[in-house]
Amino acid sequence: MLVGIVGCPNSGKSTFFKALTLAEVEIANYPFTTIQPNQGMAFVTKECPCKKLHVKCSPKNSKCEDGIRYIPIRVLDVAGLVPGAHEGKGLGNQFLNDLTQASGLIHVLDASGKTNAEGKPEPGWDPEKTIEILESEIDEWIKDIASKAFNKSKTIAKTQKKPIERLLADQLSGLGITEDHIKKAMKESEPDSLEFASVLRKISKPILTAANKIDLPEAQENFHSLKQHAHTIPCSADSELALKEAAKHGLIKYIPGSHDFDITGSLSEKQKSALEFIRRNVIEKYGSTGVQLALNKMVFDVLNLIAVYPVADINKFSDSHGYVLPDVHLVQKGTTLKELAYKIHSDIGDNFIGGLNPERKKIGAEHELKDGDVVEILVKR
Ligand SMILES: Nc1nc2c(ncn2[C@@H]2O[C@H](COP(=O)(O)OP(=O)(O)OP(=O)(O)O)[C@@H](O)[C@H]2O)c(=O)[nH]1
Ligand SMILES: [Mg+2]
Repeated sequence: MLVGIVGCPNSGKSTFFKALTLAEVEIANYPFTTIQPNQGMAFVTKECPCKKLHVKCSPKNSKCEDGIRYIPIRVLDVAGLVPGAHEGKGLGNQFLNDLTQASGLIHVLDASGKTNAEGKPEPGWDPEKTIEILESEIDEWIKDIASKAFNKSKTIAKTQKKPIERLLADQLSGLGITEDHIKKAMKESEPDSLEFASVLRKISKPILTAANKIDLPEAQENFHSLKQHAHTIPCSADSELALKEAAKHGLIKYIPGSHDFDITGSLSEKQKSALEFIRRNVIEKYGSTGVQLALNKMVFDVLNLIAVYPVADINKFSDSHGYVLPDVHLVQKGTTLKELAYKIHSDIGDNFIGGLNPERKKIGAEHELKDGDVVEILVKR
């Protein structure tokens, strides 16, 4: 799964990306520092079932530290988007094509209002305006794609006599759009309109806003109105990066996303006061730096995914090689046991006969999985 990191120039996208991945990327206080996209691996975090089941796990497709499961998610940090990008302003909007496969977008916004939507200083800039600008630029990008697909579909429809909705859905499947989505959007608008693109954007590229630079007093003031927008999380990417770097060098013990850290190494006075500043101004005020929370919220609340743990032997919670709770799968809320079987492998789906839960009780094909479920899938031999 891929999550895109988007926003206007200089808002802190690369800092946010680096705080999640610790990849070496360029960060600087001027617009268009990033030109080529940065791709990396981040993790969403969940309590691992090993805790409740009192077992020591040996994960294969993820990792577990102190009872927290770290589930890998690809993230992509792209160039800054400016107003008028769809008309070629700034670096244009073609670079958004790298985000076609993204399941959702995190909008990193400079909540301090110290930089405007072009990433330039503008006294009195209202960061709320940036939310509208970003949504409208994403809509324009989708409109471009949808209009081209619509024109192509009209031509094919003439020769193949297939419904336009199906043809359009085929053309837009890369964006994660289905025929039902197209039908819904077509009820409200024409396929080459901005309204149509906006409906598709809400379905295929839901946006969570990371109100960044919350360590600055101006951002804290602006956050009172920013938080009225759905899915808005106060963030300090800079603080998360500092904590992660300090933890990497053994100076502190810090669990990403947690509401505290412990000093474990010897720190200079300067380092100590920088960390205490983060504790007082960010963590104590907002509960965390917000970076890990933003990614977790994107995956679990906005995209509505749950984490489930299929095993081959429910008595040992292991696979056939003895790895305990080896693989975690992120699936849509509402996924049934049989649907999970098919997601793992079509053979497992085809030969599915039922399942067992940790109490060794039988569960059926239609059993709706819950977050954290550990299940054995039974197959015909
Ligand atoms: N105070 C504060 N500054 C931050 C924070 N996050 C990023 N910055 C600063 O904001 C400036 C821009 O950061 P970048 O991460 O390069 O921003 P970007 O959005 O990737 O910029 P472009 O690639 O140019 O679009 C740098 O000076 C960062 O140190 C934060 O949480 N708080
Ligand atoms: Mg950047």
